[in-house]
Amino acid sequence: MQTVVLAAGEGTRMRPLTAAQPKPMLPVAGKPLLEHTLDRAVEAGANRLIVVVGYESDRVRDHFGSQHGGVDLEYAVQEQQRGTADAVNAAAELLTNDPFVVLNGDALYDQASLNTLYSNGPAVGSYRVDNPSAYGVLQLAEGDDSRVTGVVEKPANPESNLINTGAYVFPADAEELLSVETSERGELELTDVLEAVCNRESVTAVPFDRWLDVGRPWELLAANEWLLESLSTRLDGEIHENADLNGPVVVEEGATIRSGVSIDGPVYVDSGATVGPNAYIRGSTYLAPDSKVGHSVEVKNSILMAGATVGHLSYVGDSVLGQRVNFGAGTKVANLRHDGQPVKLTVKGDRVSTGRRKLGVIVGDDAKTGINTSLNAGVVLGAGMTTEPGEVLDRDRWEDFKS
Ligand code: TTP
Repeated sequence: MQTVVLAAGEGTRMRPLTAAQPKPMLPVAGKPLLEHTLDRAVEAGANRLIVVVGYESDRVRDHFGSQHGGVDLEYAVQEQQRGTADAVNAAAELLTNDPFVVLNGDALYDQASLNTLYSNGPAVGSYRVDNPSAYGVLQLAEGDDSRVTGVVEKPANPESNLINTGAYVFPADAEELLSVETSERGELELTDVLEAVCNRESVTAVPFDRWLDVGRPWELLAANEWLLESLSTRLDGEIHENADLNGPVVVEEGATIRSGVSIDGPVYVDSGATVGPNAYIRGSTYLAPDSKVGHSVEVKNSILMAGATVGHLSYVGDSVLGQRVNFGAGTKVANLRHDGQPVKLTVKGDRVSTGRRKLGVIVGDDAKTGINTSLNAGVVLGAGMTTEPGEVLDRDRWEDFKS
């Protein structure tokens, strides 16, 4: 089935990690988030991919080119991010007069449920949550939990705990319905298109066993954790004979594991990355191409993006380090509050609970810490920011925030 994948958004809630790259291109478990979703779409039966791009679109095009997994890949450009219906509308002229699937390029869907979605007629992926008020809640036909009649955005009194996953199978004639009115929150919403389809014909709710919307920085860690659960050991790089590797570990060709290194998987060490000597890497960690973890450094449950360096005597836990970040010797990250409460993080100017008892720091591209910097749990260091030697950073240092 032809599949439209939405990847035009700016990812403002993911700042500062999206200062220079679009959210769907952020790396998790060996490849960009979007690539995991495209892989699954192809596996589920996508025979044509149309990726809607906008913010930093060249990064998407340069990475994927014109094919993915043996399937033709085309691009539609959404000039302004005016909403998800507008994004699909940007792809309309590339669609043939057949049913089409729409997926969010920044969400992860479990493969078996996605396969089921692809084998259904007009359908929307549903997911059961404990806090439906934070999402688009599906309205269901009376006495029939499998038939959708509409979607209500963030209702105070949700009528079900089944939410919209942003995965849809639309009938061919839904193309006529893509021009919707601006919603109360000022966007052109695909849920309004879905409602119009529900008024014409029966739409099935396809339950998803697992789903993750990756909107905020700690959700990137959650995505990495999920994807590394199924890692199988593959050791193609250079590994010193006295390195100690346990659990699932990937060492890509061109990666180097030096003497005295201990790795407890799942850990993915990508091409050009170097680890050690005498470093300790714990799951679930992804070390992107050309990243470097040096002598006596411990890294746990973290993502180090391309070219990030933690050279000497440091601890990094439950953190995301952007491209080319450099941690000075002895930089330590706190990842747990003394009161054991969930760590908070700044998202679009507000401090919000991440729901995670363990969370370290989020560091934008090219930031640098001076030696012996201490970074408190939930601190954001913006792109290009620095700390002084010996500094204790217990609040955000972040000048690139735009509301
Ligand atoms: P969102 O996550 O709601 O938007 P976003 O990616 O811009 O992030 P933020 O809210 O943090 O700024 O978007 C859901 C999906 O739809 C996501 O895959 C991006 C895509 N999208 C578009 O392609 N075009 C749009 O105009 C919008 C609003 C979203």
